[in-house]
Amino acid sequence: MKKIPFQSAKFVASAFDIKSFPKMVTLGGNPMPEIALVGRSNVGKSSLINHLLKNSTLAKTSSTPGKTRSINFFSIDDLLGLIDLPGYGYAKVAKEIREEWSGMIDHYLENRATLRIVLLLIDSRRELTQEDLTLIQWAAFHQKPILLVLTKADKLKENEKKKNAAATIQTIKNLHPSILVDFLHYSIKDARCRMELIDHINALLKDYGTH
Ligand SMILES: Nc1nc2c(ncn2[C@@H]2O[C@H](COP(=O)(O)OP(=O)(O)O)[C@@H](O)[C@H]2O)c(=O)[nH]1
Ligand SMILES: [Mg+2]
Repeated sequence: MKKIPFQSAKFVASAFDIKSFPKMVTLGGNPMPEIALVGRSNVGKSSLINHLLKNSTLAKTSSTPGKTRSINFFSIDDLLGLIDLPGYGYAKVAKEIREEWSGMIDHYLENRATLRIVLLLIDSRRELTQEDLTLIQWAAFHQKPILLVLTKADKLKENEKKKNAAATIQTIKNLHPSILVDFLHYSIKDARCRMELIDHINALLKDYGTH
């Protein structure tokens, strides 16, 4: 698979239920490999998508956590699908709505054969939540590699970043010794993070591109 430069991004569709998930195909008509972004509300997911795709209107950032209820499908360079899964774990949202969201996430993760990498966003200042751990367990079960994206890294000092990341990785390794998990820090205030993430995604796609 050739390197994906992340030069052009298109919004493809929003799905509010599992029946309206779009088929993602390349210009050549092949099924697109996909990467999925997951994480709790307010972790910085919409901000990261806009930063990564260099477009401040593609994914709406919101000051109301938990507002994004749809699964949003983007296509990158007509080669790679980027799937924005609804933010989970926001306590103020009604239980039924939370269950509906997690149902959609489960369905996507369970049935999407083209899914290659799960980008799990964690606030670099925080510990893993129970929902993060459930997601990690799922990825371990399905042998999907996880790339931990530790967000809002500009809010921490270097030594704090290192310490928190090591503790998070250790927690995961203790629970799932065989899982492929890697991490990087991300800040929308640092343009270098974008290139690092793009390189990292390309490297993982090279290893896991054709399962
Ligand atoms: N300092 C800092 N703030 C960030 C960063 N990424 C996101 N934020 C802020 O975190 C809040 C939540 O971001 P948003 O992208 O809406 O989170 P989402 O709910 O996961 O989509 C917003 O106020 C963002 O401006 C970052 O890298 N650094
Ligand atoms: Mg959002």
